[in-house]
Amino acid sequence: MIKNNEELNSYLTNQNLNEDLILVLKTISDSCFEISETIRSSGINNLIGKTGEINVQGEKVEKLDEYANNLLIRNLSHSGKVFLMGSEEIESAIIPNPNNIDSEYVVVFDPLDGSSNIDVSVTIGTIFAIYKKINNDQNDLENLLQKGKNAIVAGYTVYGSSTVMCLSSSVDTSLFSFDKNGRALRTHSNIKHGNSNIYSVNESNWNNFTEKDKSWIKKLKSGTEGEYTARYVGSLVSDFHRNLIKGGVFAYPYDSITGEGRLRLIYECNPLSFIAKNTNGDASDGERKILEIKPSNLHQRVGFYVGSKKEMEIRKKS
Ligand code: AHM
Ligand code: MG
Repeated sequence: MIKNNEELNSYLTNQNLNEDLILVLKTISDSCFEISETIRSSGINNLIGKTGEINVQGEKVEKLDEYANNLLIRNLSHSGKVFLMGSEEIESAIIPNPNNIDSEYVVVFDPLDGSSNIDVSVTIGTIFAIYKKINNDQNDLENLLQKGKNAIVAGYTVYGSSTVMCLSSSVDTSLFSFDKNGRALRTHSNIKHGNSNIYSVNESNWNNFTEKDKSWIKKLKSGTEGEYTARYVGSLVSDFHRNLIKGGVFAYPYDSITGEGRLRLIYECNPLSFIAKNTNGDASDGERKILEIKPSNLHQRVGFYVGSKKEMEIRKKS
C-alpha cells in the first residue's frame, strides 16, 4: 500500500515522469523509509550480524543486507510496474513475482551499501537506477546490461544522522528528508556538486596504486592545488553524498597488481555516475567514462573515480 505522499507526488508529476515510473519511485521511497525504520531499531530486533550465507560477491551476508534486498524485491514486484530487476546480492536477473511482463521498467539496486559499517552504526545506504527495457524477453540479460547513460532516473538513500533520499534525472537532482510518517519532503532542489577540497580514498591500498594515482594523490596532499582534507567513511554512498554536497572526489582505483576493481558497475558506479553527470560532476574508471562502459556481466567490477571535475583534471595531468 503506497503512502499518501503528496509532496513527492507533485514533485514527480512536475518532472513530467510517466505514471508508472512515478509509482516505481514512490515504491522505492516507501521501501527506503521502511528500511530506515528497521535499521534504527536493528540492535533491539536481533537484526545485527551475519546470516551465515555467502553472497555472489563472495562476501558474508549481513542480516540487514538480506532484509533490505527481500523488501525491495517484494515491493517492486508488487508495484506491478517493474519488468526486471538486478541486485548486488543476487547472482542472476530477478523476474518479478507476480510476473509483470507488460511493464516497462528495469530497476537495479545495491540494497544496502557499506555493509561493513552496520555493526558500528555508521552510515549505510540504498543505491538504485531505473532504465527502460530494451526488449520483451525477461530472460535476455541485455535488458540489465545497459550502459549507465541510458538510465532515466537514479538515486540513493543514506541512513545516517538523518535519512536523506536523492532523486536525479537529467532535469533535476533533489534531496528529500522523511517525516515520521514516511512522507518524503524536499529540502534541496537543483543540486550541483560543491567546491570543497576533499579526497576520499582508502590509502591502505597505496602499494597497489599505479604511479599515476600515487602522483595524483601526492599532488592533492601537497597543497600545490589548494589545501585538501581526507574523508573516508568506507561506505560509498555516504562518501558520495558528502562529496556531492561539499565537493571533492572519491576514488577506488583498479588494483594495479590484480587488475581488479572493487566496486560494481551496475549497482554502484552507474547510478552514482549518472547523478554526478546531472550535477556537473564526472565519473570514470581511470580511462573511460563510466556511463559509456557496456557492462559485460551483471556483477562486473571497475575502478571508480567520481566527483568534482577539478580533481579529475588534476589526475589527468598527473
Ligand atoms: P558493499 O556493497 O558490500 O558494502 O561493498 C562496497 C563498499 C563501498 O561502500 C565502499 O566504498 C567500499 O566497499 C569500501 O571498501 P574498503 O573497505 O576496501 O575500503
Ligand atoms: Mg555496495
